[in-house]
Amino acid sequence: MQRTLVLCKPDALHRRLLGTILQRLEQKGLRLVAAKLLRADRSLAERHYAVHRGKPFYEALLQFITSGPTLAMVWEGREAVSVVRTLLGPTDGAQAPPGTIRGDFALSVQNNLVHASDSVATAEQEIALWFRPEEIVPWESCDDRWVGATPG
Ligand code: IDP
Ligand code: MG
Repeated sequence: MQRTLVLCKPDALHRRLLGTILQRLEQKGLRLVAAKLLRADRSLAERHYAVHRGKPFYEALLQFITSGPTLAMVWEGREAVSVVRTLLGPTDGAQAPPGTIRGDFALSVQNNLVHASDSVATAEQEIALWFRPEEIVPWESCDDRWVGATPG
């Protein structure tokens, strides 16, 4: 079972798309195990996007992510890291296919509504950056016990 960090960025709140985005993750069968609404400060944004430091879009990206509220979450499930990335679609909303969150609701490269960890290792680092261990609330459902009986 994997965990992944998902951020609904400020544009998701501005556009009142939280319910729609969360519905897609829930309907896929993923499990929400942590959530908080916060406005990221410059320091958190810099650490979160450290890999992009020096790129042309870096400063604008930091301004965007610190410009308003972000809903930070941890979602859990089988292959959760790649499953959530697939649900999001490619970074550029204009390239993202219909049926994906970015494909259906984003036209911008920067304002693409949602962040999700891109690997299991990144997910561990990002979850530790945004959440304290006690903020994670593990839970189990009957469905999961049944799914757990299948390979993988
Ligand atoms: P990802 O969110 O799909 O993993 P990354 O390449 O990790 O995409 O970029 C992080 C974020 O930086 C993107 O989600 C987007 O908001 C922004 N971004 C990426 N590339 C560009 C660009 O070329 N122009 C403007 N913003 C960009
Ligand atoms: Mg990324």
